[in-house]
Amino acid sequence: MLLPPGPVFMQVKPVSNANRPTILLATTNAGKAREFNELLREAPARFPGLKDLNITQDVEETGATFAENALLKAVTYAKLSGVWTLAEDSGIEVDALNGAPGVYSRRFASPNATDEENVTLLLQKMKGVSWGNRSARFRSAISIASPEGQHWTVEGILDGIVTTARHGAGGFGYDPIFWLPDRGKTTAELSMAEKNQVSHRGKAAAQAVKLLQRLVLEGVLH
Ligand code: ITT
Repeated sequence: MLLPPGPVFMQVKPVSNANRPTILLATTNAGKAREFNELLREAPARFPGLKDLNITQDVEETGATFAENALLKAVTYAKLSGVWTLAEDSGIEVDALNGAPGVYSRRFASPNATDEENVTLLLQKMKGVSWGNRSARFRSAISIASPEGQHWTVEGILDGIVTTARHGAGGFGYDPIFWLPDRGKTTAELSMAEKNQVSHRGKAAAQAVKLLQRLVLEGVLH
């Protein structure tokens, strides 16, 4: 059937979310997932979670660095799911503890420790440490992997100070005891938008978004 002539713009299909490439957001951490949902809004993809793809398997984090663990998770979940995957490994490094808990941040107090238990243990270990010696940093490594095994990794850092008590109710993990000198607040006292602007995860995610835009332009991701 012949269509009546119409304005050219009527023939341009809007790019709907369904036409975007699918990237599995492979995290079991609800706090991280909330932040990523904001941080990845400008990315040229849609990001279902593990539950959306009915994936229940956990990946053991055996790497010695955040980058190794992020890559391990991204590559394993991409193979498992058959779709492109974004995974992150993150944590806190405390100078007075020679970089601990580092890659063991989630498992600091015990293998299945809660955020509450990990924070309590860190405050305990830092008891008596002077204010000048409480420097720390959050690190985030994000890896993106294709089911065929191609992969890319980007990283972000946020410097801060470990407080002597909890302040604030936002964020997750060690946020209530991670103080930013230039804000005069812990990361648990920032709004999510404020935290995302300065955080380790925000910095790594900004690079990940640029990388995804390039991969789409080059036709690698479609
Ligand atoms: P997935 O591996 O499934 O993503 P996970 O909670 O096991 O979830 P990680 O192994 O990367 O994630 O551990 C990250 C831990 O580091 C997290 O549980 C927090 O305790 C801490 N952490 C990371 N980013 C943080 C942030 O932005 N604020 C506070 N704590 C953070």
